Amino acid sequence: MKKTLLVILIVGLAFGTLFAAGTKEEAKAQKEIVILVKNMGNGFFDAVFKGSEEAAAELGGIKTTYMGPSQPTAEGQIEIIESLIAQRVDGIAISANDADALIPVAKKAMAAGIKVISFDSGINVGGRIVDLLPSNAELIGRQQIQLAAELANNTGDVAVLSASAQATNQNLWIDWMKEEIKDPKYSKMKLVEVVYGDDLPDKSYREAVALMKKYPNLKAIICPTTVGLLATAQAVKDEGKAGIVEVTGLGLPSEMKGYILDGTCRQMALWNPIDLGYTSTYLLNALIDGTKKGSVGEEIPAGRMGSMKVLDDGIIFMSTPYVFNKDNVEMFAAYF
Ligand code: RAM
Repeated sequence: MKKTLLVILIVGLAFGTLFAAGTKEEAKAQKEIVILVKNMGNGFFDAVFKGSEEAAAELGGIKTTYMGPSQPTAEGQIEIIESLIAQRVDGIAISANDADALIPVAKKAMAAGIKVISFDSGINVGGRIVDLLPSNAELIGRQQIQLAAELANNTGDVAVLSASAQATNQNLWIDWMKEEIKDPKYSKMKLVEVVYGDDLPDKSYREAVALMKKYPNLKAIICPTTVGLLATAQAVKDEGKAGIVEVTGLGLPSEMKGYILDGTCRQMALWNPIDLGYTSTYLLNALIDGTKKGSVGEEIPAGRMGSMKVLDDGIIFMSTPYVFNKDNVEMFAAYF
């Protein structure tokens, strides 16, 4: 009797170990990553996620999920990260609604073994391993003023309609816009106000209309946000101000095609959001595998994007923004 019990125990233990080992192997085979965006309902992030799915399919063994709060707030993202810690996902790529507010929860996630990176809109040092930027912030910011100046012949009142007031990426770019406009060649151009549409179409539209009412001599509205730019183009057209108030900024060719072709927005810039999601996924994969640590100087392979170099403070840059106008917008509109 005693012997039988022992056998059962040993067999049971062996199965138990085998079973435990089996689930651990399975967990390793399927990495779970999350693309956590500023808020849902933004075509830019839909394109980012397409890139993540593309990379996941190439790499194999990765399950990528698209998440974000309904409003672009740090609180909404913190809540989601807390739940991802409980679910023990393997990696999170975050486009942050606040550079500092997410640090404590991101640290908690990293302490739990989750690899955290930021992309698009960064988390400050301490709250992520690396920060993948679409392009150099100075370049993006200065270019926004240059695009508006060309349209407005270097004269008149210009306003900025941004995303949310805490957005890391837009705030950096706006700082560089303020630098660029100090150049004497823009002495007849005045940046009158920065307003925030929170990357919500309705709010952005209302803010654009309010700008046109408040500044009757407004010459241009610069929107360094795809959501803001689309809403502003709609508002300017609806108010009958196309050609009077120039519209430019960062926009998706697929969303802006009509306004570029009809002249409401004669030029705008952007980078490839698909590449951003694709690269983020490759970076997370290497960090989860442990083949890369994200240390300064390291080169991290990223499939068709080549290898990405980690610079000081864990920053990784992609390329330079493209400029879109009526000659090339249709070609790109098919992609993003
Ligand atoms: C919006 C978001 C995003 C930004 C683009 C340009 O979609 O604010 O963070 O990078 O615009």
